[in-house]
This record gives sequence, C-alpha cells and structure tokens, in this order.
Amino acid sequence: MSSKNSDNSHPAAAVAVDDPGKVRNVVLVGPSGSGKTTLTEALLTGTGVLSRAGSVAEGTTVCDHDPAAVRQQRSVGLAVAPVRHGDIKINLIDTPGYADFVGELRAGLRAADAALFVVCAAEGVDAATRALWAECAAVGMPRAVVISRTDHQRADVAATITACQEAFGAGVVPLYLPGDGSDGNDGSGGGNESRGSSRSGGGSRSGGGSGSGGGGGRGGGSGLFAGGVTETGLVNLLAQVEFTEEEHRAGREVLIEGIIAESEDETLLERYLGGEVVEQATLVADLEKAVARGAFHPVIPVCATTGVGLPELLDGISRAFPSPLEHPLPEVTGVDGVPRPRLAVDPDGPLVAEVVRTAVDSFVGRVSLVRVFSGTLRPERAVHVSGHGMGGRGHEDHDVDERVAHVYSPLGASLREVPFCVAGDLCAVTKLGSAETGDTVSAPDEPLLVRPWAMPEPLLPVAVAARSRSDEDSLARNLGKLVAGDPTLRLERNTETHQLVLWCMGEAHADVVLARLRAGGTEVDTEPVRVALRETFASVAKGHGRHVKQSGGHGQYAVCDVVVEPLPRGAGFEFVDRTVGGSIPNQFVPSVEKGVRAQLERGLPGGHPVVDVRVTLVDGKAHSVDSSDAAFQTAGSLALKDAASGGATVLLEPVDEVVVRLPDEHLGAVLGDLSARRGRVLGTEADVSPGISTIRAEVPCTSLLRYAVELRSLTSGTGAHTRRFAHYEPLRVTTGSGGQP
Ligand SMILES: Nc1nc2c(ncn2[C@@H]2O[C@H](COP(=O)(O)OP(=O)(O)OP(=O)(O)O)[C@@H](O)[C@H]2O)c(=O)[nH]1
Ligand SMILES: [Mg+2]
Repeated sequence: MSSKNSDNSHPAAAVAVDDPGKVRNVVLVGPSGSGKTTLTEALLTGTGVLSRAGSVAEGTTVCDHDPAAVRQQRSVGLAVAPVRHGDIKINLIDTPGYADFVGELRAGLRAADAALFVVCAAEGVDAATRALWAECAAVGMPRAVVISRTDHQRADVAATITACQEAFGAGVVPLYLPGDGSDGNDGSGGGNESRGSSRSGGGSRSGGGSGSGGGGGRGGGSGLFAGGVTETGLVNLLAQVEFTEEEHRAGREVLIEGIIAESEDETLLERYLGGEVVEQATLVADLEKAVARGAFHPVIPVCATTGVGLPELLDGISRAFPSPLEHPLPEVTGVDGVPRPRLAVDPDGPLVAEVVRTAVDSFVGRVSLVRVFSGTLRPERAVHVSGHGMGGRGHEDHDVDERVAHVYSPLGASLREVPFCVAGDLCAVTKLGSAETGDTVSAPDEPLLVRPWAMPEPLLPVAVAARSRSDEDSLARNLGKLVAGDPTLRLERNTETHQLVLWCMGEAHADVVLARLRAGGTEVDTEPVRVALRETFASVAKGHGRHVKQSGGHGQYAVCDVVVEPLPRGAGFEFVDRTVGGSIPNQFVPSVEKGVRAQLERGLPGGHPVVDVRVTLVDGKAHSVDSSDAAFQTAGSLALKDAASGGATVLLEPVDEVVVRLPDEHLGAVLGDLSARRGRVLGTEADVSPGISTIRAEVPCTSLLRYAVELRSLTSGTGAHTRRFAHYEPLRVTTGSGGQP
C-alpha cells in the first residue's frame, strides 16, 4: 500500500503490545476543519513515527490518504495512527467531521474507549458536535476537549473554553492555559504562529515520545503537572506554584474545586473548605479517576504547528484515559443468537473481534480494520467470520470459516506486520474475503457474534448508468466491492424504473463513491432519479375487446366486454366473471383474466403499472372452432386498453411517511418547506429531549429526491429524517419543488 509522503515512506516499525492495560484507543471527533487530521500528524511527528509532518492542503497526511480526501480537502474515512508515549500505545483514531461521513465516525466511536473532542479556537462548537457530546455522555464515554489551532489569527482560547462549557455542560474544566496569560487573541491581528509558546521560545516540539512521565498506570503525580509553566509554554493549573496572572489563579481554583467535587473521597471537600492544602498527588489521582469514569473533562489548548500542548495531551491520554480493561465489552451471543456470558478483555480468552472498517485496496485486496475485544488474533490461523442483522442493507447474513494471513498494525494506509494483536488493541488483517464492516471474527470452534452498532441510513438517491456494455460488467463487480466496504451505501436495482440507484449519505459521500467506481476502471454517468409512478381508474369505464382474424388457415376469434371500476388504494386487482348463458365458454374466462392482468402489469400507453381496479367480464362471444386461449388473452388486453382510452385513468405517485427530528428553532422553516414540497403534516410532537421536536408528514417521493441535502442546509446540519413508503395517491399538480415525475 502506498505512503504518499516520500520523507515518511519508512515510518517507524510497529511493535505489538502484549498487555491490554498498555493500550489507549482514542477517537478524535469534532467539526470538519477543526484540525483532527493535522493534530494526528503532529502527534505522529512528535513521537518519532514520522520524520516530517505532512499537510492536509498538500494531501500528504497519514490519515487523509484517500484520493477523495485529498480532492475534498477533508477526511472521508476513519484512519488509525498508533503512537507510543512511554510504554503506552495510543491508537489515535482520526474521524471525518463532515456529516456525510458520520458512518465512519460511528465506527470510530465503536473502536475507541475514549473520545477527544477537537474544537477550533477560532470556530467554536457546532450543533452536531454538541449532540455527539450528549450521546457520548449518555453512554458514559470518557471525554476530553482539545482547543486546537491556537495559532489562528482569530483564535480566542478563553472564549472557546466558555463556548465548550456552555455546549457540553458540567465538568469541562481547563487543565492548562496559554502561558502568556492571554486568551490567545491579543488583538494584534495577523496569524501569530507561535502564540502560546512564547515561554519556550516557540516551536517546541513534543520531542520524540520521551515526553514527561507516561509511566503507564495512573495514580502517581511524578513528572506530570510538576512545574507551573510546561516545556511547551502552557501554564499547568494544577502546579503548586504562585501564579502571577489572575486568570491562572482563578483557573486553578475552579479546577481544584471541580476535581474535589468529583472525588470519591467525600471528606476531601470538607478538608479543602476547612483550609487544608490538598496534596497535588491526591488531586492528580482523583482527576485521572474522574476522567476515566467519564465524569470530568479536562480541556487542553494545543497547536499542531508549534507543538504547543502536544506532550501534555499525550500525558493526559496515557494517564487519565481508560485502558480497554476498563471499558465494558459489547454483549455477545452464539451465531444462533443465544446470549453468552459477558467476555473479559483477556488475551487468553476466546477470540472475539469486530470489523470496524473495510477498505478494498487495488494491490492487497480487502483490508479489514479490526478491534479485538477478547483473545489474541494471530497470523496464519483459521477464524470464523459472522455477519448478521444487516439484511435490510443488502448484506445477507453469513457464517464462514476463513483464514487470517497476516496481522498488521495500520498507520493510515500503510500496513506494518506484527506477530499478534491482543484484546483491546486494533489491527488490520487482509484477505478475509467475506468480512464486512460490523462482522464478528471469532474462533472456528467457538463462533460468536457481536451485534453491530447502529449504522446511519443513507437517504440521498443517485442514479448511475454504465457508459458502455463493457462498463456494465465492471460496474456490477465494483459495486459489490463498494457495498461490502461501506455500510452507509445502499444499492437498489429498481425493477420499475430500470435504474441502478446508489443511496448515499450526501453529495460528498456520493462523490467518494463515484470516484472509487471510476478508479476501479468503470465509466459511469449519473442521471436524474426516476420515481416509479402507477396508474389507476378514477371512474367506471367500459371496454370492448375484439380479436377476430378469420382469413385463411386456422382463425382467431375472441370478443369480450368488461367494466373497470376503481378500488380503494392498496386493494390491488380483482377480477369478476358476470357472463351469463355461456356467452364465453368457461375455459376461456381465465384467458381473459390473464390477458387483463398482463396488460395491467405492462401498463397503459403511459407505461405505468395499473393498480387498484376491479375488472368485471360482462359479455363476450366465441367461435366453436376459431376461439382459443391466446385469442381471449389478446381480447382481454384490448378491452382494458379500450376502457382506458376514454380518459378514466389517473396517475398515482408514491408518497412516503417522513419523520423529521429537529431543534425547535428550525421548526417553522422546516414546516414551511414541507408544505412547499406538497407534504401533508400529520403532527408535530415535543421529543423527550428538551428543545427538540418531531414532525410526521406525508410527502410525495418526487419531492424528496434531494431532501437529505436540503434538510441539512435548512437546519444547519441539526435535523435528521427517516422515511418509509406509505401509499400511492393521485398525482397532484407539481409546484416546482423537488424532482420530476
Ligand atoms: N496554522 C494551523 N493550521 C492548522 C492547525 N490545525 C489544522 N490546521 C489547518 O486547518 C485545516 C483543517 O485541518 P484538518 O486537520 O484537515 O481538520 P479536520 O478536523 O481533520 O477536518 P475533517 O477531516 O474535515 O473533519 C487544514 O488546512 C490544516 O492545515 C494548526 O494547529 N495550525
Ligand atoms: Mg480530517
């Protein structure tokens, strides 16, 4: 696999860790552009994995290796970048902040034991990040906040910390502040690249992983938090020194009170209020425990360019974030769904691992990124691959024995071979031909199953067509691979419109999908998505079908009269025989029905299938020699066409029930927009979460083709919707919004 930065073509070799206690799996989350990928790159450089940091703008970072990421100038998939700090292996999991790639973010959360919220010092927190915080809080995931890009010309660290406290709530407290006592914005204007690092003369790197402390277990106060001003120029608010700046004095007080409030030692608060000086080692130990419990969230300002805050961040992660040993494992069952006892994070336990990402590399084939929950994954071993519960996404259940060839430590797209991967660690394996994202990898003699996490539903349809005959074959092949690797992509072959529809998360996701198809050698064009219409009769109509050919040879003779009546929506088709006196011999009545049915399916001249009608055969004529099954089928179909020729039919369009969940502030705009889409609002309810509402509406599908994109822009990314087919109804006059019938 490729490594784009020629300087970094031989990244530091990977070393396997044999103790789950020495692993930290940390997912970097936060708004797009907040600097997650750049921070990861700086941490890789600072710990000596890379000799020189790549850049997002030049497309040379470890994490943004996908050509689509380089083109879009943002991450489009999750990437793993392990670094070492002391004897701790930190698996940094960089995720995309852009909403289209939320599936990658979900996978990153599943693979991690703690989350680092990266917030730009010049931009603050967006609504999606606020919601994500609440979600992580609900499951007790340990979190810390990194204030990034502190060298930005509009950076305002103090204001960003306040914004984070407002958005994320209690327990968000700075552990360090910029050393010069400024808020990162001294009003001098212009990008001050070294601001915040002035005490160390600027540009101090997080040197070579030597860092301070990092000794594995938590509890001691040695090294970490020792001095007042750290080597990178941040002020350590826990240090027992006299601060000259009022801001630092106040910050220290808030921090200590915050730690004490979360302490398990209930006498501490009393002692502190009584004037007792609490030992720094006690504070550090309590802080680390509270962070690991998900009750306290330290804030650390950093700058990827100057290295400010990076050693402090690495220290914080290795000391305060929990190891996999402290993270409850997902529930496991047998492949039959029968619950099994909860597993422990034990390298000697039964093998249970989960595929969190699947990539298809043109050289090595399928690469499965795996989180090992229990046991040890070793090369050259047979494993069992189970995938269940994703049938609705076009991923059939599967249970297959396969063989792991090599086990690798991934570094972005580079794979470095390792001899094993223990419970709690992440690794990549190649050539598991059937493994898809969400699948469980276990031992063949004890196949187990972990229920996959909830994957977001793609709601933007994109119709594609192969450009030539030869592209059709490669399209089919490549689509299979793409869908296997991307659970947020759904493939639909619409038998009514004869279109191939790729359901994507949004336009940026569609761009990635199309680029991958084209990179696989398939020329594809996109085309407008067609919606399958139907037709029905709006009023009673009579039809006469006459199929008579008696000139020469064996003749054909069939005549029938039908009455077509509308039925309620969803009733389907009924056929009634009311002929009397044997006007049509009994054996030909089913022939008429067959002819009518075939014509209903083929549709009338508009080509749309006809539904919800009762066809009554009322009369007809036969000939003792020339009548036949075929002749009566033809007559039946002619009779139906004749009934339709008088203008009794109407077109029906599919209508979906749409449920939109959104913050109240956008309610008016979204309701107005739904009615512009010819939607009928069925009700609006307050959600259990305060300030959130749910709208239920019925909306014609033709108006929903781009709703995934348009709802996002109407609600600044905070609205989400689901949709499911409700019924067909007569096509109403189009008012111009949405797509074409
Ligand atoms: N000067 C400076 N620029 C930075 C810093 N961090 C990030 N940037 C720039 O900010 C832009 C966005 O950074 P990324 O690292 O791509 O942000 P991201 O959070 O990974 O964004 P997504 O992948 O879209 O979620 C890039 O142009 C970076 O070069 C920093 O500390 N200092
Ligand atoms: Mg990124």
